[in-house]
Amino acid sequence: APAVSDGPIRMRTYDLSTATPETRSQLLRRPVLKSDEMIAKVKPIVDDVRNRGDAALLELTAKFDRVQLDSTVIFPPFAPESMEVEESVRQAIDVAYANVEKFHAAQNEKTPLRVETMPGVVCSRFARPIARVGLYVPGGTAILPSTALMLGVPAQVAGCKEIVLATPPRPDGSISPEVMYVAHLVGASAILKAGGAQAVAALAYGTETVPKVDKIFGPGNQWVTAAKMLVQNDTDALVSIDMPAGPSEVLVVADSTCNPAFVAADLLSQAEHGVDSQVVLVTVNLSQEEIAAIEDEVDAQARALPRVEIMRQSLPKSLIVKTTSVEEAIQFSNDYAPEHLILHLLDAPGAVPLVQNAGSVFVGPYSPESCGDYASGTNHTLPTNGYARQFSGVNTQSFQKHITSQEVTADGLRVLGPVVVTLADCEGLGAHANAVRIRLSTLS
Ligand code: HSO
Ligand code: ZN
Repeated sequence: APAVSDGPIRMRTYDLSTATPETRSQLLRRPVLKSDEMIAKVKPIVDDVRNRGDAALLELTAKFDRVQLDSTVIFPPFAPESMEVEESVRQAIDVAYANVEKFHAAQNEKTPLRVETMPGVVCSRFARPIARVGLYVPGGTAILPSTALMLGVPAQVAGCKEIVLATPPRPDGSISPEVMYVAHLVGASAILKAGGAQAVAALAYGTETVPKVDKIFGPGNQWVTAAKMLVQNDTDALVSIDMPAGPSEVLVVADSTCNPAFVAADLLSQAEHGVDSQVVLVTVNLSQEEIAAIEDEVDAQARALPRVEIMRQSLPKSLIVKTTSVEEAIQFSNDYAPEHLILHLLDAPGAVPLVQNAGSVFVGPYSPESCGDYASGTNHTLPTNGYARQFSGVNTQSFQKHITSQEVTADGLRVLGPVVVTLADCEGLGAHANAVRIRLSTLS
């Protein structure tokens, strides 16, 4: 049996007021993702699926997931016994589905944008669904029906025509009934029983049985992420991805009004995801005793939790950063750009306007990240690794694209036309100018 260490489970502490600029930027760093190396490693797998289709997919699933399947795709209607879940779980999934559906349906634009920029010149913009989407639901150390929900619901409300859900099969070759039930709820058109780079390749290029998709969504390990990045760069695949994904993260900001047990519980809910989970506590004017109270809670709660061995590895890599004001704390958070930001502050809502970079914010002591992870309505597929600077979490628009249009009347062309002719002549593009002049000459 592996040696189990039993020492106190502690985080590292830094004082921001005395930290050098080098230390500060060190604190903002995530573990290095060797994307070039990983892309080189997944390339042979992706090429194999692309070249040999289903045969390669079945072989790779036998190799990596140790399951010999006869076929990798299930089409609806799904067998009722394949989605039989405990009644309490079914009801919980139904509530989560309703909330996520409500929030994401509200993100659909009611009416297209329409602006008359000049008299007779009307510009509009309207959304259309991405026709075929692939949703990757990771396997690994936990089954994740919640991820199926977070990807499937926005795809459904956005109006995607084909929803292909990919997830690695269990040792007996089946998919967990909870994931099957969610697939059914969101109207999945196919389930691909495969994981890793091979699943991403099948979604990107299609095989004899796997439908090709236009965009691939979902979290995954380094192999999945590298494969997504690889196929996105292949113009033959003509596929896009939601965002580059890294290990999950949380940043908790706490002042002396916080409940140390709540703060510790929030840190641990992130730390249990994986050994590479990133957990940061930013304190605002907490005394050494107050910080120690949180640390003791972390240690005590962790020991009583089922995934303590994962936390023993993720927590020592985690940080406590001491600050002396809410402004300084949020400034640090903005520089870190966390996937999840939890505010345990006297005036938590008052701090929200200061937030510039974060995937999703949890405001006040009764808003644990767990609520957003499962059932409040917001999405849990969020930018990690600092990408919250430029990426939004998955939302209804992620499953759509916007088309613009213009309609110019004869009167509109009388005013707009000369402007266009001048600019086209300026660029030396006579045919462009001509397309306007030829019309203007018919208008007196
Ligand atoms: N916190 C994870 C999502 C998740 N949590 C799924 C529980 N299940 C990444 O945002
Ligand atoms: Zn979570």
